[in-house]
Amino acid sequence: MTLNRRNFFAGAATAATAVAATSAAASVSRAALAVVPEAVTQDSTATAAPLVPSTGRPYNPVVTLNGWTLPWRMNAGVKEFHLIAEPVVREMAPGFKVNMWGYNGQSPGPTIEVVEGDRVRIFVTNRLPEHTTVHWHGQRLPNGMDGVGGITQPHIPPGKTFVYEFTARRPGTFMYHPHADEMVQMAMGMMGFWVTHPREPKHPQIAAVDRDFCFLLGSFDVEPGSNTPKVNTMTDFNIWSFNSRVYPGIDTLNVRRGDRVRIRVGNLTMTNHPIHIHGHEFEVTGTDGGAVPKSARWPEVSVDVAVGQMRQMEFIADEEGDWSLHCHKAHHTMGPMGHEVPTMIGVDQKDMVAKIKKLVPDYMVMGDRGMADMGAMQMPLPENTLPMMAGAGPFGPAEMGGMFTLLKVRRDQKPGDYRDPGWFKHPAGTVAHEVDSAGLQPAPRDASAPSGPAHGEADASVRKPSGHGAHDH
Ligand SMILES: [Cu+2]
Repeated sequence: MTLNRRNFFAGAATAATAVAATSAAASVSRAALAVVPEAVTQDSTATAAPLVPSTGRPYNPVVTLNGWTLPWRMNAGVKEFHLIAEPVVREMAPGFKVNMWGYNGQSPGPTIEVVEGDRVRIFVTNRLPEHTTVHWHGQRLPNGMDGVGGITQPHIPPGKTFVYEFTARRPGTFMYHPHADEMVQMAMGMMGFWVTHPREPKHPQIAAVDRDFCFLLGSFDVEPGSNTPKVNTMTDFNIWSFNSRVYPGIDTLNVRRGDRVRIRVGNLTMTNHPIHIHGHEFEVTGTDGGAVPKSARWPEVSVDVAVGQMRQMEFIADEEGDWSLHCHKAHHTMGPMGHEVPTMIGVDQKDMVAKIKKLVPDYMVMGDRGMADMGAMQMPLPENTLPMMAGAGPFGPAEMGGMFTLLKVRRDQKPGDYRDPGWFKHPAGTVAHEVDSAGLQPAPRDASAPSGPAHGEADASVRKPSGHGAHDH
């Protein structure tokens, strides 16, 4: 990863004056603001290695999928961060660049990690063309630090720096986002993750885990061939992302077999996402409201993350392989397509294609046998447009896009090693395969096996409950 340090201020005094003029800054002394910490920005979309704390209380850091954790400095016992709200260009997948608004060089912004009980001071500099605020979703804090523009604080005007300060009272999974011109600013990608680690390493409801991943669900409306999301879209989005990346641009979650794995997911889109893991069962161990008591957990393989919600999934990764991890809404694991595309299944397009080819030489038939052909199609797309289905696996095209990645479980993945181990090498005889013609014969019947339920059971299974339907009368 590449971190850039730059100083956005003509002089620290200017920033201090701007901060001191706000009501939110009332509890922060001018002396403490004499020097605003320099801003750290990120120009890489790769998943950064976990940021092991070198100052402050120790904790086991998270890994932000295609993201990073914001470095801090300690100032007289207070953890100080500096967020820059600014226009960014996020590469959502290789070659697909989108003009967004974010923080410190990327969208989403950097993950903020603190420890329960930490005193936290966050400087927010607004480099956007309009005012903004930052709301610290889920936190216990003084009302004036809640970041709701016009209600709990004046908006942060362009060019100004405000400061937020509070104690991280409750451990758990949180996020941050503007509470100012929200539809536009979140449609443009302004959001970030926040994790408050428990102060007590042996917390009764918060397990120590070997790997702790986090990402935010995002949605954008980027017209094919364009570079900027349409900000007035309310529900009809066409790009579905994990941390503003889309498959095959999303990194895989690489773990060692036997690891206890936690995956934290927050939803800042305008619809719900059932997040589904293959090959394992997990428990929801926490929400943005806190830890779920152990007695209230149950096994799942999908969890619906509703709008504005966060969920923590935990499981032991004890099955080797490349396991899909995705939203279960089928159109959320696809790239952009026009909603006006007609259903072509069963339509013979040959005559039509001959006519169209006179006008568009590269035109291809699509959709007459289903849409799978599109996973391998080579028809030229408008510039800066993702194919609808993309990615190749070891067995062929993956026909996926959007909210899809893989959990890669390997016995020889080293502890602390997050590198992609490559494709899983399946043991001989463990891959679904075509049967040979001999295998197509009906299986011989085992004469000794019972051919059906015993009489009593059969009667019970067909007995109708009394008065169960109008047609009975
Ligand atoms: Cu979804």
